[in-house]
Amino acid sequence: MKLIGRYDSPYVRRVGVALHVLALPFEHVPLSPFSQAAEFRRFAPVGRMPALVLDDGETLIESAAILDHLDEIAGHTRALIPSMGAPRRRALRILGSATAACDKAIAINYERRRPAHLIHADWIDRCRMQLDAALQELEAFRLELADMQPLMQTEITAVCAYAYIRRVEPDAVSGARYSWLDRLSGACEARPEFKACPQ
Ligand SMILES: N[C@@H](CCC(=O)N[C@@H](CS)C(=O)NCC(=O)O)C(=O)O
Repeated sequence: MKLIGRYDSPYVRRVGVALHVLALPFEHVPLSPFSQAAEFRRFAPVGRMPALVLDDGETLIESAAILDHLDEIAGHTRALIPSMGAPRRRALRILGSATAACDKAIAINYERRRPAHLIHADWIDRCRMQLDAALQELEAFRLELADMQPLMQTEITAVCAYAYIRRVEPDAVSGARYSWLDRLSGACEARPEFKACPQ
């Protein structure tokens, strides 16, 4: 398998960490859909990372679809998202908050790259309110990781989202506002699977 895209994307990073947690062999191809757009599109014409090229050449896009496939390969006893019932609904709800936070931080980050006179302050404010709401939801889930506890997709995605937000919109997570997320990040980022995928 080949994972296409850079770990500075929280979506690529969560797939990379999941591949390491599941001990699935893969080659990382750290192409940027921005600065290496033409080369990137040879793998995934939509030009968005991540893409996962399977050994038979089939290419998956969308991190959630890729993670679903990895869980299927791993089998239900090792899958990183519970397979059914309330535990699955809770996991998907947590992932919804985490990816919403990512989407809003990404939108703010892209908006800030525009020439100063074209930046829409109202749009940034709206995205920032949504980002804050998503972070508050995520914090309220009180995710924690004990020493011997295996990583699941909820922790992986929450921590990839938090690290990305801390890098691109540090003001949103400054202070001790999100103590559960701070603790979870410390515990996860120290693990080899996260260290193998530096953002
Ligand atoms: N919903 C998508 C989001 C992927 C995404 O937004 N990727 C960004 C980088 S973080 C990207 O490739 N942006 C380039 C573009 O959309 O042109 C997923 O989960 O895979």
